Amino acid sequence: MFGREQLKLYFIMGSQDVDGDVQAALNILRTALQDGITLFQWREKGAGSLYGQTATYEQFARDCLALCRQYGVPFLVNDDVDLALKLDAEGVHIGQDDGDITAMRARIGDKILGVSAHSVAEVHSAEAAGADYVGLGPIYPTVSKADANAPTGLSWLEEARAAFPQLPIVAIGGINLERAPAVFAAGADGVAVISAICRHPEFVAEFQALSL
Ligand code: 3NM
Repeated sequence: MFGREQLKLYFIMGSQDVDGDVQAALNILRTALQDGITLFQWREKGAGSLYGQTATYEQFARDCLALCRQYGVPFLVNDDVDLALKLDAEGVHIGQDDGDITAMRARIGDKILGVSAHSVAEVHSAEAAGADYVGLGPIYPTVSKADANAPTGLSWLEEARAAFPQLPIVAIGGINLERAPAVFAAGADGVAVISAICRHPEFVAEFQALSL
């Protein structure tokens, strides 16, 4: 059963976020798991990723999954639902262009389903279609997503929280240690980060010390 506390420190990573160095990526993931991330999303996507190199792509996913299982942290796959089902991952995260959300819910059964949303209407449809949580962003400018929308700032988070008091919400985009407290104060149940951890693996321990 998915609970909003699982969103608290949500790490997202692919080899493209670590200059293509799969071993370095696995080391970063292990440290992050040891230090207490609550959720992991495998996002092998975009320039420099292993997408299309089927054998290495899948092996890297399996290695990340094995680490997550060791620490009891749910492993979600970005977009690639076939892979998520093949590996029996705990869930899938999709964007607005990745097909019908209701159909996705039907396909993955009771696995965790996360959906990126950029407006009240998109949040509403995601919730109605059975999403377990929505991802809202980018809140701040991001270096990790080439086609990211313009940053929304905290007001969008506040607006979504007011409109959907019970819905699990994770904020994403440019979140670092300095910004995290304000993001929680604006109503997020958690923060999803790529570069904060990939570029500075001590982030997780430092985040825990904030006691948010
Ligand atoms: N999705 P960082 S922003 C994967 O706005 C992703 O939906 C976004 O990376 C969205 O923590 C983003 O390095 C990248 O800014 C987040």
